[in-house]
Amino acid sequence: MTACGGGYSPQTRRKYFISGPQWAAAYQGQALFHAPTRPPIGFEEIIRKYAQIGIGYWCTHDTDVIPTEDLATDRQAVIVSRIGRALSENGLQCSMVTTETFHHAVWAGGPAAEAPEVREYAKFRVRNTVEIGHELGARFAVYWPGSLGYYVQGAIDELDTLRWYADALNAACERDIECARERKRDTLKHCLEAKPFEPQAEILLPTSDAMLAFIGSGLLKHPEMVGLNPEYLHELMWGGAPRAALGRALLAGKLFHFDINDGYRLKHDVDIGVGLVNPLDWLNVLVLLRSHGYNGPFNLDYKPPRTTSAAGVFDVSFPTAVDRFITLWEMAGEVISDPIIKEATDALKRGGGAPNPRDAEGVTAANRELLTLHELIAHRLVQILLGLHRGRTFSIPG
Ligand code: XLS
Ligand code: MG
Ligand code: MG
Repeated sequence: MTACGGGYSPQTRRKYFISGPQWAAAYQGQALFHAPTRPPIGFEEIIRKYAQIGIGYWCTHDTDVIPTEDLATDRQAVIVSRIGRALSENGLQCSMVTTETFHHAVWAGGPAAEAPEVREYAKFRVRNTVEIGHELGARFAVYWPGSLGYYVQGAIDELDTLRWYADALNAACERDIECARERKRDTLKHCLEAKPFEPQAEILLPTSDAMLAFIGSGLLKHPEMVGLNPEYLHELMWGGAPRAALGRALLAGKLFHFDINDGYRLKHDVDIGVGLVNPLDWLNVLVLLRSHGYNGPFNLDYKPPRTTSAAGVFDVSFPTAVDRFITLWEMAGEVISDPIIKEATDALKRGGGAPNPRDAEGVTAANRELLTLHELIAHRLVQILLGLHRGRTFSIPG
């Protein structure tokens, strides 16, 4: 790490709205088909490590920290107050809470299964998470529906299932309104997260666009309280362009929260650290978000590599992820004020000055270099990414 150089100080890192999930640091390497490789680690240690790195916010699933059987009992209250203490002793804030609706066997048929008691249980769980969120001072609640889908075709009714899923979100929003009133706090921002595959064969809400349609479907009682938590890789997994998905969310005023990581198209959810696979696309994503004033959290929802030691998780994996994000964010600022990109963009927007806008040949001729300027901008973006805009070229012998 010392040899790599270029790291930011914890104070600098804390200036960004970067959150560290409990589950990312506690991940034991046990993804699909794999045995765990790291020992368990509790929230106190993770919060302490995040503080040392300079990650200012922490978030969690309910059952990352509270055993399922302890939820909504006095034992939950004890754990939540221990969390509160750990956060304040280390100067961290809880940004977000989320309900686990995928791991426990109770969710085998999804959080909106036919059996009414499964759905009642789902309501109980999301309401309880909202209460934990208010207790810990969170401002966001995330819902990745997990197993909302099916393995075998024709067994479930998609419309019923989506209606029932909306019932759970309505229960969460209503409990939130009550809690906010009691505690004189704002209501939470409820953020839906889509993933196109895993852990079912078919997913009912596979993309951020599907989630937007669901929010606008009329099934939600408080659609204004509900927005999106897109995950970069989840959009890439289905073959989409994450930046375009984020653009549509911004346009709808629904980009509330953002899970940051990296990976590959049409592969499973490999959750690689931000910027390690698609740094150019990441730069462009951040240019879009900076240009349109996104001010929500950047949540490090990735998995430190499987055999990395517990020390490597905190000494290398997290700090490098944070530092790549900060560098790309600052570089995005440089892109926005870059005089060459600005000049090219202004020229594009001015157009070629064709005298007659009804004359296809004339308009084409006047804008012959439109895509040339696109390519020039793309070249400039790569130059900025690689630092070549500062004048670096290779001296080729001979
Ligand atoms: C899983 C999701 C999950 C959510 C929160 O793929 O990314 O980690 O972000 O439940
Ligand atoms: Mg996620
Ligand atoms: Mg993921």
